Amino acid sequence: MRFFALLSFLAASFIHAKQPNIVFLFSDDHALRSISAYGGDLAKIAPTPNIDRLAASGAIFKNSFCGNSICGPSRATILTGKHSHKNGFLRNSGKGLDQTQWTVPKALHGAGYNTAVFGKWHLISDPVGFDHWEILPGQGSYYNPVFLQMDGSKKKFPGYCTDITTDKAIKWLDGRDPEKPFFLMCQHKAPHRTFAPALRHLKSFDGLTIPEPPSLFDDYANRSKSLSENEMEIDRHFHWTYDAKVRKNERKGIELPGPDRYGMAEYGRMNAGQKKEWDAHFGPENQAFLKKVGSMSHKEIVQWKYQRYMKNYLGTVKAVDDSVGKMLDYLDKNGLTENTIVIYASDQGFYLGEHGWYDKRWMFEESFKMPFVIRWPGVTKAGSRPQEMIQNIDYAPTFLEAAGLKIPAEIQGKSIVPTLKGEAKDWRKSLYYSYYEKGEHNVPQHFGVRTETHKLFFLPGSDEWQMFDLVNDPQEMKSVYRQPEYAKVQEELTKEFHRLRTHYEAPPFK
Ligand code: SGN
Ligand code: CA
Repeated sequence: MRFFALLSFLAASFIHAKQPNIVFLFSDDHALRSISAYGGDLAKIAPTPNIDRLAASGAIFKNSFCGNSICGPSRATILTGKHSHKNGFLRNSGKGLDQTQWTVPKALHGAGYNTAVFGKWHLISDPVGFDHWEILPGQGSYYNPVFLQMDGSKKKFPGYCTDITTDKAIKWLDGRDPEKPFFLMCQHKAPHRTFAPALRHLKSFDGLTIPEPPSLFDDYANRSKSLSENEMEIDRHFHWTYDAKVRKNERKGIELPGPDRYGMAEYGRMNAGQKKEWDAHFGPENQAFLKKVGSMSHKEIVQWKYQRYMKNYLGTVKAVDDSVGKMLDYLDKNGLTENTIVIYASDQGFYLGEHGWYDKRWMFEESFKMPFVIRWPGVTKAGSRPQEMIQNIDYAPTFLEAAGLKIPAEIQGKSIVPTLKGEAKDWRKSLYYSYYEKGEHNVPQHFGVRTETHKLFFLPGSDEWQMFDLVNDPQEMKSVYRQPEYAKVQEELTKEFHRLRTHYEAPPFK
């Protein structure tokens, strides 16, 4: 009897010892195009040596997607393994994530994992299932940010949000129970609007010209009229003070084309020293611009805004990448690398001037895609590039499989472990998408399907369908819906769309 008890004790400790740690490094609005390892026209400029280092030692997914391209809904899907209509978090506003439902941190915690989340949360209701959490209220701030504490109080921390989030996560790792596996979510505000880089990175892109995407001056022809009604154009909706960092009091009465509705709250948060460094960078550049703006064409002004936008956006990415490096170094130095899964992802993609836009929301490729890089020693092959289409519904079941736990039947995603091992058979051939939010940036609700070659979506508000040929029109400049030569594809996609809606138990359109 004693022998069997010892045997089962040994077996249990063996399983326990094998359970890998999970470090989930996450950012907000990080476009694939701004990660070097993804290749493309920014590969030489994108400041991501550490994300690249993770990719080189693990796997990078080019075909990684969200189910609803907006912050809270993407995060709710990650935690629940379900599409928005099933987890109830359809849009950023509302009552918050229903925390009585099954979530992956609760499951891992219940199975003996130490769990923690730091940084951007954005699910309105407080985190549940974590031993420790410290989160940004709402969107949070870049400079001298406030963090919401577990006791409900708010504390302000001097410095730059991305650095602070990582330091908190590392401090937690240092003090954790070393006997237990851990699940750590380190979630940055960056590179989200209002794109405020750390002071040390302000000059990083001086003298460089960032390549423009071919659709920067998209005329929105051949697609739904609603594209031209969006309010996320660099030209017409990128605010001078708020977004472009040309403050009103610097302008000396010079009129600039385009909106300037908001102030610059981030500047208001800075202390005198921070403001001084900020101004030393932006001041002279802004003055040089204001001096020549009178003789610039409208197109040149938009191009100037694009450069300003991109340099600041990439500047905020640089601190995220520093943080990834810090975390990887910490794992190396503490002998944790071998038994730790590290993931780098972001809640959705983002427009970096494609279609003339910033922001996300649409099912078009740039915002539908999520970066997804994973290293799992012994499972991922260094430098591998799985081609399967994965989605954020898949993260929770993947974590469960990694931890050796059963995947509940209600979960809608699939563990991606087979794709990591190069053993995926009968992998999904299509993805379902839904976008429910109305309001800011005026992107209409839409629901769609994507296969490896085509995309179809429906806009209930205008009763319109859009269809794209991703092979022949990768920039999605022309809807081919109702084009006779696409009749067969259209029929198949429509069928697949309805099949997916039934499969995922999506409710009727409202
Ligand atoms: C804020 C931003 C928007 C952004 C949404 C959603 N405005 O409202 O530009 O689309 O968040 O972003 S801001 O003035 O607050 O910067 S999300 O990633 O949180 O969903
Ligand atoms: Ca986001």
